[in-house]
Amino acid sequence: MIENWDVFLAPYKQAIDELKIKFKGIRTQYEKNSLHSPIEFVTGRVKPIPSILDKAIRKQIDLDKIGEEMQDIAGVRMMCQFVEDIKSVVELLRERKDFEIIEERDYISQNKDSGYRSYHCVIRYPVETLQGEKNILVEIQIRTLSMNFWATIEHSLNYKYSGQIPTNIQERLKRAAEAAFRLDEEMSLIRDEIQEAQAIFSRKK
Ligand code: 0O2
Ligand code: 0O2
Repeated sequence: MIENWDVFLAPYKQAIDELKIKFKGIRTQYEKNSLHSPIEFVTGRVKPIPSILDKAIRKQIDLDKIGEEMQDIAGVRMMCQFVEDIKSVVELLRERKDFEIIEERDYISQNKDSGYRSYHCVIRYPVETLQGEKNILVEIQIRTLSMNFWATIEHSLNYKYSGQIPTNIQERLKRAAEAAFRLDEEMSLIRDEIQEAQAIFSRKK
């Protein structure tokens, strides 16, 4: 059992705050060098306690083991403009010395049945605490703006229908996922043009 959730979750919060600063820092460095940043924006959250409890029941995870067995108590999301940027972000993560990637899940070349697409990396990230170094698992989701739009909407529908989205809406969502996929493809085709325009625009600013 977890007696004090605030204490248990504090290092997760810390990990997210640190990673957000680090990843936003990458973006700033690209900007300062007048280069296209593969990272558009970064968000992060600690999973709310009711969601942790729900998932523990659903996946039959013993509460004493959630630190090791629930990989997304800490979650960071990185949004990209283009599908190609996702690979660059993953490469950046693989090169880093301040954490270790322990798992990668590619739901882009192999999307989920729902239509969900994203690239997931689970990292082991060391946080300094009064009791010494604590290794925290953090799930990093990397996706395009288009994938994010779809996932955000599907997530709220899932919440509304408690995971049992009516079949007709599920079908619509699958079509919307295909449209989001095509949007990414179309944007990739004119990527050079877009990036050139963005470079001119940022120089003007
Ligand atoms: P800035 O200066 O706008 O970059 P936070 O605690 O506020 O840093 P949190 O709670 O993890 O961040 O997530 P939140 O507040 O939902 O959004 C994080 C950042 O992403 C915010 O910027 C938003 O402005 C930015 N954001 C959200 N949606 C979009 C979007 O569609 N496009 C772009 N470009 N940015 C978006 P910050 O961190 O407050 O700082
Ligand atoms: P939250 O905080 O509500 O987002 P699972 O068995 O699917 O629960 P698992 O095996 O732990 O998850 O890992 P997975 O599938 O790699 O990653 C889980 C997270 O990916 C989910 O978190 C979602 O954020 C996202 N995700 C996975 N599949 C879908 C999907 O079909 N639609 C949407 N919108 N998001 C998805 P949680 O647990 O839902 O928590």
